[in-house]
Amino acid sequence: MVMDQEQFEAAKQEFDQIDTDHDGYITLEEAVEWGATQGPDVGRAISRHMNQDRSGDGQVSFEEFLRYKMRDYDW
Ligand SMILES: [Ca+2]
Repeated sequence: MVMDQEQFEAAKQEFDQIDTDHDGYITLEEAVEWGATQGPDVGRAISRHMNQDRSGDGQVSFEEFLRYKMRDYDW
C-alpha cells in the first residue's frame, strides 16, 4: 500500500508527538501518556496495538507505526 508524502508527514508528526523522548521508538509508557491526553478510547486502542507489536520488543518503531497507519487502524 502506498502512502503519499502528505500522509507520511502527518504520520511522522504524530509519531514525534507520541515519542516524547525522541529515541525513535514508542514505549508503552509513552503511548499511555499520550493516550491520556487523547481520551480513554485512544489509550485502549494504543494498548491493543502494543500487544500486537510485531517485533515483540515492547516498543513501536516508526516503521511499525506506519504499518498501523497504512492499515488505517483507528488510533
Ligand atoms: Ca521513545
